[in-house]
Parts: sequence; structure tokens; C-alpha cells
Amino acid sequence: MSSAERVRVRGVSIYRPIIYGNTAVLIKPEERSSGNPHHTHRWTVAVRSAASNPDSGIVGGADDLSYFIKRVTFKLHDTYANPNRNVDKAPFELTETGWGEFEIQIRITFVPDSGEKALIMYHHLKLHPWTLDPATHNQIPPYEEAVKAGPVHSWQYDEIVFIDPFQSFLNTLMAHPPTPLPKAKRSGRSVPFHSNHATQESLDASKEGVPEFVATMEPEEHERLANARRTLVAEQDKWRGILIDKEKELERLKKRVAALQ
Ligand code: SLL
Repeated sequence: MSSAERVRVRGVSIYRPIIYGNTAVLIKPEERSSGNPHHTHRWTVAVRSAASNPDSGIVGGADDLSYFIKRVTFKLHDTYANPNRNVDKAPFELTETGWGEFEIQIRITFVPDSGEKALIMYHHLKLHPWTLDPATHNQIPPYEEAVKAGPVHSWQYDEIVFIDPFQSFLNTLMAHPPTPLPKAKRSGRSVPFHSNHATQESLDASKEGVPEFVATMEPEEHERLANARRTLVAEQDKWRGILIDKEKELERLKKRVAALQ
């Protein structure tokens, strides 16, 4: 890389939408004996592009992220052999079997050209559906019941923001624009989010097919902003009223002090 390309482009920030999370399915009781008989679930943890390929049947993953991600390390629970699992090429995902939920550390190492530090995120592996019969929702459901709920999905939307990127890395990013999220759901279940860099939403759709992240529809966004503005104005009015009352009280007390002196 030439020295000119090692220059940071000041004032520029560029982001890439990603999702991270897991899906899980039950292992049929008759298949359990072939592996570890205690392992009840087969799960996949992944870092993917946020947009889905509608025909793929998977959540996210329309774009290959290896133009900016070099490695994803999934750190599993200590009950797993070799808990640090490196994935060095797309798709950045890992499939395992197990019986319990735990926190997975997800470490994203960017391509060397980026000059970026690794990013660490956490995802709570989810194996059990959230949306079963309310009478039993706090318990792990029996196999027959859980299987009816279908695969479990638990995903977070996030945006990786690169601030003042190196010129060469900026070129790389701009050569790979992310597939835009659809405006509305195409199939399965959709999950609207507000494209605000700090916003994260998780989703769980065990029953209604493969969920998909979608861009918030514009009228919805307008409505949300209008509501926020109304709340702010009401708050301002309230505090202005309080301030006026306090000032009046202060005047009254000052007069009393003056009268006493
Ligand atoms: C729990 N805190 O108690 C969690 C730990 C560990 C899950 C869950 C595989 C273990 C193996 C596995 O599912 N570990 O193969 O021994 O729920």
C-alpha cells in the first residue's frame, strides 16, 4: 500500500449493517445416542450481513463479509473442547450440539488493511423457544411440544461504524455496498428497526417462519418522530411551569428575608 493510502480520511464515517446471533433446533431423541446422548440441540452461531437472501431460508447473510472481516472467533463455554473457535472465511458461523444456554463471546478481527482494533460482542445462546404455552413458558418444554414451535431464532441487528477510515480501506468498503434491507417483509416474519447507530433489536420467531430484518417504513418513522416531539414539548411545558413556580417562591422568600432584616 502506498503512503498516500495510509492517510486517514478525516470527518468520514462509514458503517456496515450486520446481525449476530443463533438458531437452534432439537435433535430427535433417536439421533441423540449417536453423538453425545446429553446433547439435545443443534445450534449455529453466526455473524452475517443484515440483509437476507429471500430464497436462502436463513436469517441475514445476503453479502459475503470477508472484504472487511478477516476472522471471527467464537468463545464457547468451558464445557466444550477447544472453546476458542476461529472461523477464517465466510460464512462466519459455527455449528455445534449441546444441552445448555450460555454467553458466547464473539470477536471480530478486521482485515489488516483496515487498521481497526478487533471488536468484541456477546450473544446469549438461545436454545429454548420463548413463545410456547404461557402456562409452561418458564419451563423447558418436553420434546413433542418444543418441536411444534419450530427452530429458535435469536438475532441482534447492529451497525459497525468506521470513523476516519484509511483511504484504501474506505475504497474497499465503497467497492462493496451492502445489500439494502427491504422496505417491508417479503416472507416469514419481519423485524423493523430504526437505523440509528446505537439501536439494537433482538428477534425471536419460532413459529412464523424465517424472520427477516427490514428497514422501518417511512410513515412509521415519521409517526415515531412526531410522537417524540410531542413528548418533548410536553416535558418542556411541565418544567417551564415548575421553573416559574420556583421563581415565584424565591421572590416571596426574598421579600420575607428583606422584611425580617
Ligand atoms: C447452564 N451455565 O448451566 C450453563 C452452562 C453449558 C452448555 C451450559 C455442552 C457440554 C458438553 C454444553 O451444552 N454446554 O458437551 O459437555 O445451563
